[in-house]
Amino acid sequence: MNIPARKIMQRIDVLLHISEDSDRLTRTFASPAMSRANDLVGGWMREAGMETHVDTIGNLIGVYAGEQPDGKILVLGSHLDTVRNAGRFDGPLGVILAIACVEQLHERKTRLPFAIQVVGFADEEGVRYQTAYLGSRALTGTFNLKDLNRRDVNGISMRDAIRAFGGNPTKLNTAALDPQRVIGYLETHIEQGPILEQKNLSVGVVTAIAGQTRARVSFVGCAGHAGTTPMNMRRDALCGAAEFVVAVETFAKSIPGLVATVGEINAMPGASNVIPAESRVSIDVRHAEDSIRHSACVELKAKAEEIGSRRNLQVQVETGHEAPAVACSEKLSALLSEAVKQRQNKLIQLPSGAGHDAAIMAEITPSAMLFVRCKEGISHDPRESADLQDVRVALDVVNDFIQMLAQQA
Ligand code: HGY
Ligand code: MN
Ligand code: MN
Repeated sequence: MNIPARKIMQRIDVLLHISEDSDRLTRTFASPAMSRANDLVGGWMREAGMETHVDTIGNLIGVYAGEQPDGKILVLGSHLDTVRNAGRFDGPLGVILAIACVEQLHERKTRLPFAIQVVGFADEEGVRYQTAYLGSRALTGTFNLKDLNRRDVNGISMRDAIRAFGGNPTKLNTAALDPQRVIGYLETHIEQGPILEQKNLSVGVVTAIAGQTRARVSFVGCAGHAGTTPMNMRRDALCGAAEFVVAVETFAKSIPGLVATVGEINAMPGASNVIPAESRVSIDVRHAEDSIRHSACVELKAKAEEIGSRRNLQVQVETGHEAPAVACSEKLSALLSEAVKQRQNKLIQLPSGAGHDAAIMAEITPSAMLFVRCKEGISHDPRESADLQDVRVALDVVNDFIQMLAQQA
């Protein structure tokens, strides 16, 4: 009985090796590695009886037709892009598990009152252009065309990256789903947190997805000779940034439910005997309540400016990405909860601190999420892991969920 779940785990292990880095898993938007991942996963979709294509922004789409050619659509999926030095489950679990559900229908030659569309989103993490959800923004018709002008660290614009990938940046609207045809979206994803493990449960139903703000803070001082410039005559940009990094942590610890992270920092010109003239830090701020997140961002900006004026540094804060907190669909989550109760002796409902494409899909259709226990809640790291038994429970729950929806159709 474990064969489909075992196959999911095997496929996750195969996909792990498609990376733009030789020694770790990194797959970023519109990269050659993403193209290879789309080819591999697209083949699995076709084996499961789906028609496949890659849309104009790079989402991998597999469609398992329903009984009616132009009937309604249930969308399942998650993302195929990763962070740098990623774990193997974050994203691919939701895509490959959805393919397994369709594969079982295909093997039984079963057609449903609706089509199933499985999506491997092109960019949920936002690593390359610092704005997440590019794929789901295109699929929901909510893409911000201004983002096409963004440049990556190599100066390549998003517009050119999409073209180089084989997409068409002038036709992003063609990727959009017709919301009238969509009955809902379900994403299966590792929890990326410790709750399910603490409760010793395989799966949980997500109630809401925290809102997030990503920004860049730059500190500009003055370069100088490390050996000849007295300490009291320096305008050291890196010291200002370093003071800000610690201030972010101290501030976030003081607000219940707030998380704030500086994941990137640099120093320019970047030589050991030169006082840094400029330092840029990334900042990622999240909270379940948007008003708390927004006021936290105001406080943190003021903190950066206070450090800047005290140290005679110029400070610039640029917000790169904003996504509101999103409640999951009560109706769909209630059905999902019924499916969980059939497979697990206890139902748990929990919020997501991590962002997910479900937050964007919720703008056009009822969206729900199923969390799967992951070891010690570790994610965004190669130590990320989920176990076969939990994946099997999740697969059974999603299969049951699909059948319950079909009976209601
Ligand atoms: O960063 C996140 O919340 C997610 O993993 N994209
Ligand atoms: Mn994810
Ligand atoms: Mn992630």
